[in-house]
Amino acid sequence: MTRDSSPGRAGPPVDEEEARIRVGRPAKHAAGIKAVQVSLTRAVKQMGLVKSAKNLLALNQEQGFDCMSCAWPDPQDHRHTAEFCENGAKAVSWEGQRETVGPEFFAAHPISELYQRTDHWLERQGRLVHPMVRRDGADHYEPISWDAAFALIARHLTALDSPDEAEFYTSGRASNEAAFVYQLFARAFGTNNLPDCSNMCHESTSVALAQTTGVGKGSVTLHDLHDADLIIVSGQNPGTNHPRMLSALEKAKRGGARILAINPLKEPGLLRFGNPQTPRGLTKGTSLADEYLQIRSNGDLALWRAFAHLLLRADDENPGQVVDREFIDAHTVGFEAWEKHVRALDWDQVRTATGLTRAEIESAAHLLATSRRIVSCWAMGITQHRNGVATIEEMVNVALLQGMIGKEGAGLCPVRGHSNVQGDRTMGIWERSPDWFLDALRDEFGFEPPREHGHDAANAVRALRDGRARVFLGLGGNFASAMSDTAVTESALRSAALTVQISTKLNRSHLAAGRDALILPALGRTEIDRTAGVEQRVTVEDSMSVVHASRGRAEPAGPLLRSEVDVLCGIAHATLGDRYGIPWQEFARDYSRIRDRVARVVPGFEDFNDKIRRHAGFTLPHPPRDSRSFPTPEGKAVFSVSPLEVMTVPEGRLVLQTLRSHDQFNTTIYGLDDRYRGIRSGRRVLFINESDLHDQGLADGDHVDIISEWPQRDGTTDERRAERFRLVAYDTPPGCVAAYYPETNPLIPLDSQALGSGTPTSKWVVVRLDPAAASGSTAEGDQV
Ligand SMILES: Nc1nc2c(c(=O)[nH]1)N[C@H]1C(S)=C(S)[C@@H](COP(=O)(O)OP(=O)(O)OC[C@H]3O[C@@H](n4cnc5c(=O)[nH]c(N)nc54)[C@H](O)[C@@H]3O)O[C@H]1N2
Ligand SMILES: Nc1nc2c(c(=O)[nH]1)N[C@H]1C(S)=C(S)[C@@H](COP(=O)(O)OP(=O)(O)OC[C@H]3O[C@@H](n4cnc5c(=O)[nH]c(N)nc54)[C@H](O)[C@@H]3O)O[C@H]1N2
Ligand SMILES: [Mo]
Repeated sequence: MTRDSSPGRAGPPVDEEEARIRVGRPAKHAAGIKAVQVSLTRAVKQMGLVKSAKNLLALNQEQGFDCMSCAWPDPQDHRHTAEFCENGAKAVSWEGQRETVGPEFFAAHPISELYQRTDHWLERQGRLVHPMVRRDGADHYEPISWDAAFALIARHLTALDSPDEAEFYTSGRASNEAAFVYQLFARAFGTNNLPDCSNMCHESTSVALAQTTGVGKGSVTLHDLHDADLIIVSGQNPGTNHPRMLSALEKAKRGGARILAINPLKEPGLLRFGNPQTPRGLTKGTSLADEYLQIRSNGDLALWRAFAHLLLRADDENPGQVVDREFIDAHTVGFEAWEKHVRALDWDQVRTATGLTRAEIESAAHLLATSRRIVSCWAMGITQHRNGVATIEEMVNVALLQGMIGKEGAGLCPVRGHSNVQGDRTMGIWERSPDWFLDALRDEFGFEPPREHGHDAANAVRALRDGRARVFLGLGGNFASAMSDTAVTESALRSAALTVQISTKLNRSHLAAGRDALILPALGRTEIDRTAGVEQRVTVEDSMSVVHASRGRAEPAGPLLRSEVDVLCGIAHATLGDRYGIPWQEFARDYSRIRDRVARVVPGFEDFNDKIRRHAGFTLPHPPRDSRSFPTPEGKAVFSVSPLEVMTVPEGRLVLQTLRSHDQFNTTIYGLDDRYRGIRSGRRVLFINESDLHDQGLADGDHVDIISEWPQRDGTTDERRAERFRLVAYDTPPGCVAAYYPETNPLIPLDSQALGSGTPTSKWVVVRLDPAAASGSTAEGDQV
């Protein structure tokens, strides 16, 4: 028996414009001259020539602003004049767009109409420039003053029965200063409900690394990548999502490093890179991956366990050549139990889970066994799985086995997503901040912060859905589209008494509005921040724990825009007044006052203001990296044992992973092409293996609805549907299909979460295909 849990459509509609898909051959390399062309054309079209030149030249320069497209670090010593990539240029152009969305726009377009538009259309309308309110029962947003908006928020917050009825969401673009003020406000108000985009992103990493190494962050610097002799890239598509990482891979490669890629898809960015900064790159390029394991979805835990098994065996044959006993004895606990577990490996399980041959695995393991300096990188292909935490723990086990932490040219390198997502966590955006952090806040501000853990993203949805939360504030981001189970998330937001979105562009979260709803337009990273009449700057932390200043150069999109810090201090002051004597207005007038407080609360930020004045950036302490000390309860790094769960799907079903095209930033859709995968003019595609097409009696070019299946305790199956995807025959392992997010978020059940981290399982959704339902569609999709 089945039950359809999402009656009616939720999420982006099927749009004619997006149904004229053309399919060509996937690319064999990334970047090159084409990337330069695309960057410049987009920039000039959206920002005009003068602004383009100004913005792109300030991008990632010491006196300029930090690129908001990803968290990859900037070189500290030598920066190119154009220290950005095609997708960074797209992000800047998108923010610098000349068109604006003001009161006339909202007067002309009711919310019900806007909801029928695609995400691409919504964001393309331009920059938000006026605070807007939707009053209970109305179908339009109308203008409101900043003060009235702050008063409305304060009224709703103070009317709650408990502070835990409010949710304070953060997306990872917020600066350190904004993040610090925001969490301080939430906690002074009385709650730890600080869900953030990390919960959907690298939470599995943070949990696994904290448990095993004592620090939830990566242990490498950019130099380590350059100096490595083996770099492993698992579950990551850097050619699209971290293009500047390709320069580091290239540099390592030219220094003699080998690269091992582990990915179900042959991503062009991992095959070959044409560095647009060099003449060679514009022509031939450098080949990257030496070995490419085209693994089945979710096979990584089994693969890493097999690596460990083979490394132990290799060391048996050549004692002391592979395993670092000295490191294990001095710095770790739990080795014996883990070793026993790993020696008893079941190769049948490994074959089923990975879909790889033993010879392929042995050849890759040989790369590890013969390397002295190994850096292991990973991203969403690892974290967004039910067993993401266990997989990362196994990657850590292998690093410990070979002593690859706290050594030059080696280490763990989770590659973060949003440009300041790591900094936001450092500043206390965390629903489970540890006691030492809360103690430091108490000592600095003289109030007792709440100690009970707050809601993560999934629990925030549950609380709103069940009426246990009634106010939702979003500091950036697009919670309605980014979160799993779109129908449930949207209706949870709609049931709120108040939703507040602090945003730069129109998105679906503004349309899943609470009974009262506010849109508060914020300055972006590229814009000059003249809060209180002086030019302010902010700081960010990259994926490798380097903190540096960022200052926009462009004129703001409109005169009414306010900085995130200013908006948050306004809300806090209206809500709390001078409770606890926190000087909100002073913070907004001079951000260095916020940094003074950060300096006293967060370790590593001593002399914060001074440091950012004097240096291009400073690196935060990381005990495992710096001195091989591991601040776990045991005082040592921990080998962890977890069962090897081999995930399978029922007969006739497929596993769907949801990922990014080359022309989007998360829920922001820049355009409808995915050049590297050969897709033009549309996004509703499903990449599928030829053999699966054959088994299902389908063909490339057919259209299907995708239906996900989620078994219930009572034996029934919950079903969710996403309509009308064009099938694309593609080089993906049998049984493993792929489609873009956010179109596929309606398929992911809210309860389908990673164990231990709660991250939605965006890379593992069991689906079946329904061709009949989509047969009304025309047979476009010609080969080009
Ligand atoms: N231009 C651009 N830049 C971005 C973003 C963007 O949307 N656009 N988003 C930013 C954010 S927030 C983040 S978190 C990062 C995301 O960066 P990525 O993690 O690179 O993003 P995804 O597109 O989700 O790609 C996941 C990759 O994992 C692979 N994969 C899927 N399942 C498995 C598996 O089971 N095992 C293995 N080994 N691989 C698997 C997929 O084939 C794909 O190559 O990028 C950041 N940078
Ligand atoms: N199915 C599926 N779902 C996923 C993922 C997946 O791979 N598959 N990935 C997950 C991941 S890794 C992440 S990080 C989340 C992302 O989740 P979010 O961070 O919530 O989403 P974004 O799409 O990055 O947010 C875009 C919006 O941010 C606002 N914005 C942009 N710049 C600024 C700014 O400078 N200031 C302010 N105030 N607002 C700004 C704009 O209004 C824009 O519409 O999505 C997650 N969801
Ligand atoms: Mo992310």
